[in-house]
Amino acid sequence: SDVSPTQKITLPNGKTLEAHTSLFINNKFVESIDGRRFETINPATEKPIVSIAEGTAADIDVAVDAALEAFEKVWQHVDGKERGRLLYKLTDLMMRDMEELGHLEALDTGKPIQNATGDVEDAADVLRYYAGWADKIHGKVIETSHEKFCYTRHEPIGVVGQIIPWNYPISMLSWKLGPALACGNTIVLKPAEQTPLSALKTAALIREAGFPPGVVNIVPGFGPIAGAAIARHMKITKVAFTGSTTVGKNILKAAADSNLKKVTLELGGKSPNIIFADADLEQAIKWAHNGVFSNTGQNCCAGSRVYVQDTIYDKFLEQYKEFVLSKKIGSQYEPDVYQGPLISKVQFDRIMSYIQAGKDEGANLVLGGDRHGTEGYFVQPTIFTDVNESMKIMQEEIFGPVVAIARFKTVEEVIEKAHLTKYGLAAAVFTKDVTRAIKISNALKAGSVWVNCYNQTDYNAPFGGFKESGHGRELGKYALQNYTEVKTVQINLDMKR
Ligand code: TXE
Repeated sequence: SDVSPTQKITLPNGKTLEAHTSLFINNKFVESIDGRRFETINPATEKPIVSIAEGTAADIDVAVDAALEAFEKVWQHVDGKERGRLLYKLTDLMMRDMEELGHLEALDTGKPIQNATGDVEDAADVLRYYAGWADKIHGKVIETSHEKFCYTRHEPIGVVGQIIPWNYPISMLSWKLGPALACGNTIVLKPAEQTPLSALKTAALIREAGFPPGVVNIVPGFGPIAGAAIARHMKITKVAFTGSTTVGKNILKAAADSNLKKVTLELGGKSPNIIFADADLEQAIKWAHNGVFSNTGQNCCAGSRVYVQDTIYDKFLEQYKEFVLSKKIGSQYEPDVYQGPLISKVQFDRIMSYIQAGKDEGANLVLGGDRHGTEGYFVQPTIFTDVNESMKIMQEEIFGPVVAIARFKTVEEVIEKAHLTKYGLAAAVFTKDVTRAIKISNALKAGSVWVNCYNQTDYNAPFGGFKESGHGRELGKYALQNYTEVKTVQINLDMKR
């Protein structure tokens, strides 16, 4: 039975919720071995929500042992049909408790409640999609010679470690759990220390759905402690990570130095958004705004470099500024809020230092640039112009409500500029000319290219990065490759030598 009771959270409307706040191992909520706890903070108020049990390397060991035993004794013998049935059940429970999950997500991340609830629905969609794959994982018969019978099996890898970030906590959880469970792996997942609540609530639903003990283990904790323990663990045979490029490199190194576990990485970006003079201006402005300011800019795909063709540049800038100013900033439950706070004091300071760097390097600050209000980690939407590719704000991922707008004249010039960063996660182009749209989409070095839209992800379409934006693809059928080993079996039918 559970050692740790839930903690009560009171919402601004007076309603209360019960939150799970401890480690989830072997289908039980347990305290950490050394009893440590940390606080999770509401970024709109800077006040603690509840305290959370902190997993360390010793807890990761316990979780991995549980996952390994579950894999060997139970889960690898469970049919795909049954794995799919359990995943469908989990999505039903998430939809049942969508409101509660939405509140937990909104409080932990600071995002508007309607966005948080939308994220829960998206997460359920992803898990439902992978539920459908669970009974469709199969190999091939390969015709080699008449004297042999050759076939492949797509087998689960074993214990998978998954480390996720705080910008879309429940979505990232679903992108990770869905394909791993559909393929028959067991899991030790570490949510980000800033946002453990929705993952722990989902843990309770995983147990209620009937997943066998040890199949999914969720261990909140800090990156350099619990996260690093996952990356170097000798019994974890695959690790999936979403987060910063710096930590992604650490994870690859830890994998190489330990057991050469397989690694997929979804890392940062500095995505170019290219707007041609023939684009539908109103649409381009709307999407270029959504591209960088949605989720307060805390989006790996953020279109933070907007290139506008010189003949429409002035008109674009004027209307873009107006559009930005029409959007409301505020906390989770204020009506009509578009932009919430940044996730933490650390991120607030980081974004403010990028704004300072923009000013120091001579970019022209045309809007924002300061803190918004006096409480919470709010930053004004900020626009820089007169930028060039050597500036820090044009090279580094800011991960806040800050956009740089530049002019260009020709296709060749803008493609060259678009490529002048180490990243290659996403890119967009706005034009009515189909031929140009296709040629530029072909030329751009990015894992996702959007034409006349932005930030489109679909659970059945692959997502991931070129260059230093990552390794491998998530979502769609492509993600299944990350979670299976392919075995080739060759049988002698009539081969005499
Ligand atoms: O990321 P970290 P942070 C980018 C974005 C942001 C910057 C810093 O630019 O400003 O990263 O954010 C775990 N071994 N992105 O510091 O540290 C950590 O506990 C193993 C882009 O929050 O990469 C958390 O669970 N794990 C991004 C996760 O890694 C470690 C989303 C992400 O945290 C670890 C988030 C370690 N040594 C930030 N150190 C995206 N691609 O969407 C940390 N972690």
